[in-house]
Amino acid sequence: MLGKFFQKPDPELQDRVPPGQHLAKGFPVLTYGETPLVQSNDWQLRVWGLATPVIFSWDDLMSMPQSSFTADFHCVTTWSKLDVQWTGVKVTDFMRHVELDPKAVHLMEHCYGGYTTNIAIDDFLREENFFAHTLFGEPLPAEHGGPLRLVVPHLYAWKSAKWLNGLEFLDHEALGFWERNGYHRRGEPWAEERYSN
Ligand SMILES: Nc1nc2c(c(=O)[nH]1)N[C@H]1C(S)=C(S)[C@@H](COP(=O)(O)O)O[C@H]1N2
Ligand SMILES: [Mo]
Repeated sequence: MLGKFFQKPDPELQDRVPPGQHLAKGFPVLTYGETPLVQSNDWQLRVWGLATPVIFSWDDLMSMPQSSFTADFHCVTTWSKLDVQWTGVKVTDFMRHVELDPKAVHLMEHCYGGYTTNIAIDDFLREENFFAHTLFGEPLPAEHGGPLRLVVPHLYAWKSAKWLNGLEFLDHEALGFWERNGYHRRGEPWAEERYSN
C-alpha cells in the first residue's frame, strides 16, 4: 500500500488519468511528418460534403465568439497532460455558420500537410469541443498546430487535428490516417479504445 502512495502522490489528479496513461512532463509534441508553416493571413478552413460549401478566413473565425477552455489531453502513446489552457471558438458556436445536411453522420478532419482523422458527428458537436488558436495565453505554436487546431477533449488526442483546414461531412464512416493504420475508429481513453481489432 505504501508503494501505491509513492506512485500516486495526488489521488485527485490520478483520478483524471485514464487507464494505461501517465502524466507527461511539459507538453510533448506529437506529429507525423513535417510541421506545416501557415500564416493566419493565408489560413482557410473549408467545409464541404454534406453541408453547404463554405470557406472561412482567419477574420471570419476571429469575429465569432471567443471562449477560454481548460481541458485534459490524452495521447494514445500513453502520456496525458491535465489542465491545458486554450482560447478559441466553440465547435457549437462555429457550427451556427454551417448549414448541415441532416444526412451527415460523420466527418473527416483535413489538415495542411495531409493528415486526416475521422469523427462521428455526435462526438464532434459536443459542447466541450473547440477550435484553438491560443495556448496558455500565447499564439498557438506551429508545432502544436498553429495557427488553428481542433481540440476534442473526450477522445484520444489524435482526433484533435493540428493545422486544421477542412471539414468534410459524410453520410458514412470513413477512416482517417491513423485509423487506416490500426488505431481505433473512435478512440475513447476511459475505455482504452487504442487500436482496432
Ligand atoms: N495534422 C496533424 N494533427 C495531429 C497530429 C499530426 O501528426 N498531424 N498528431 C495527433 C496526435 S497523435 C496527437 S497526440 C496530438 C498531439 O498534439 P501536440 O503535438 O500539440 O501535443 O495531435 C494530433 N493531431
Ligand atoms: Mo497521439
